[in-house]
Order: sequence, then structure tokens, then C-alpha cells
Amino acid sequence: MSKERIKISEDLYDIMPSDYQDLVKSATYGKEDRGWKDIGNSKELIEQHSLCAGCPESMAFRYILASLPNPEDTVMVGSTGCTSLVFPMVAVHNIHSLFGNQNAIASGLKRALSVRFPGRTKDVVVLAGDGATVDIGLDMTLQAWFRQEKFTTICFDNELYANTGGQESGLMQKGFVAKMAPVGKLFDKVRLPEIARESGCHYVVQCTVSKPSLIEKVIRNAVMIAREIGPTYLQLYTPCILEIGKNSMEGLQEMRDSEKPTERFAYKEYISEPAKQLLAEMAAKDKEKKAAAKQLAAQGA
Ligand SMILES: Cc1ncc(C[n+]2csc(CCOP(=O)(O)OP(=O)(O)O)c2C)c(N)n1
Ligand code: SF4
Ligand SMILES: [Mg+2]
Repeated sequence: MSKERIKISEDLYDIMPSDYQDLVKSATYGKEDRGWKDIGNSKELIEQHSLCAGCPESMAFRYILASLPNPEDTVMVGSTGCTSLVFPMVAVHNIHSLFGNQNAIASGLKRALSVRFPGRTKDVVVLAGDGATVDIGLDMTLQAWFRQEKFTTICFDNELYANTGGQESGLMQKGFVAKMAPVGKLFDKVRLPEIARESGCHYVVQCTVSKPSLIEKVIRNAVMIAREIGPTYLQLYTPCILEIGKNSMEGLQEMRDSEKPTERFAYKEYISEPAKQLLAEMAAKDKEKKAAAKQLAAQGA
């Protein structure tokens, strides 16, 4: 992003809030190859957050926002739930949609942006909870994929309705007892990654948010493939530590434990043939860029 957009007029500088001055001074907008390692000194991400202390969703947000390839021209679409509490604090364009409608809203938005800004790249990214994605919004989710809408859907999977106190969701694991679901889940977790693949998604990944570099890679891949080819889906395990009764460190461990090869959040990836080709082209370009930079550095030395 060009810093010009957020620049403060010299005459007004001293009366601007210190937070805004800091944003202009420290933002990573405009920096090439910005990524999760920039977290901590850039305020276009989230400084503090409005989730429960230690909630893994707060980390997930930071990694995702830091990894967007085109943050200035990205619009995120949220849905009701814990995730929606963070959006008012995020300096990336975002809109809140009625619970479950997020993929329908994103479809219209993506199309409208391509009409309004022809020739300019505008990315749309949906970010919603599992209740919004697989239960109440499943119809909208699937129809957007069937129509091959060119945006990314990210589901923060905490395996229940956290924001309303712990009701059962389709992504809850079998047998789990939650505060508002005392009987225990009778069925297996819905296999949404498989459904996404069978519904036309070109890039599908299921993982936890324990590894920032992995999140950076999958976000970039998902956004680029959605931009060029068609729908992409990421299902990220962000455990609700309030519901499972763990502190923040234990929440991190919970993610590590559940991503082991035999566990339910073992890394899962599906890439369509056209998407594989695009990723190969992107990798070749990156390699060329790095080689050119190395050559330039050697000449300067
Ligand atoms: C149309 C509508 N239906 C129901 C609700 C009540 N509601 C608010 S948040 C929520 C559950 C959210 O669960 P999930 O999508 O998994 O997000 P989480 O809070 O777990 O992050 C529900 C049912 C609502 N606000 N609007
Ligand atoms: S209720 Fe759970 S998911 Fe929601 S903010 Fe708190 S810890 Fe996070
Ligand atoms: Mg949830």
C-alpha cells in the first residue's frame, strides 16, 4: 500500500492521535515482501485485540493480515461471531455481513469491484467462524464455490459457536460436550475440506495456526489462486480456550497436539491442476527475482 493514502497533512500533524501518527511512521504498507515477521512494529495490523486474553484467533488474525499479498486493495468480509469483534480494529477494508451470508455478500462484492475498478487487482477474502461457514451459511458457502466465485473463504474452526456460549456446530468433534451442548456431539466432524474440493475449490488447506510461516504461505497461495483461477478454502484450527478450559500457552499446545499426523487437524492440502501450474509459475518468477537480486548484490560488492 502506498503510504500516500494515510499521510497526515503537515498542518494537522500535531493534533492527530498518537496512534495515527505511529501508523504513518511505522506501517509496513508499501514495503515489498511484507510478512508475519513484520508483526509487532506495524499498526495497520491489530495492536491489542478484543477477544478473550490468549485466544488463538488473535494470532491467526495477525498472521493472516500480515500475509495478504495486496492489503491496500483487499476487502475482507466477516460474519457474526468472535471473529467479528476484531474487525473494527483492523486497518484493512472490511464489511460485516449478516450471520451466514458472508459468501453471498463476497460474491456480489467481488463482481462489483471488478466492474467499478476494471484493470485493477482487488482481492476479496471471507473470514468467518465454523457456525457461519458450515451450519447457517453452508448454502451460501457452497453456491459461491459452485459458481466459481474468485475469492478466498477462510474458516476459523473452533469447533463450536463460541460467541454465544458454546453450542454444537457441524465442525464439532464427535462426543464433545460443550457448555450449551450437554448431550455430546452424536456425529463425526463434517469433512468440509473434502466438500470444498468436491464443490470446485482450487486450493484447499486444513491446518492449525501454530506455524506463522505456513499460514503466510497458504494465505498467499489461496489469495493468488482465487484471484487468477477460482474459489479457495482454508480451514484453520483456532481452539476456543474459554470453552476447552485452557490458558494461552495450553491453547498453543492444543494446536500442536491436534496437528500430529494421526490427529483431526493433520495438515491436509488439495490443489487443482490449473492451480498447480500457477503456483509453479509463481515459484519460477520468485526464483528469477531472487537470482537477479543476488547478482545485483554481487556486482555492488
Ligand atoms: C442471523 C443470526 N443468527 C444467529 C445469530 C446468533 N449468533 C451470533 S454469533 C453465533 C455463533 C457464531 O459461531 P461461529 O460462526 O462458529 O463463530 P465463533 O463465535 O465460534 O467464532 C450465533 C448463532 C446472529 N447474530 N444472527
Ligand atoms: S469465546 Fe473462545 S473463540 Fe471467542 S474470543 Fe473467547 S477464547 Fe476466543
Ligand atoms: Mg466457532
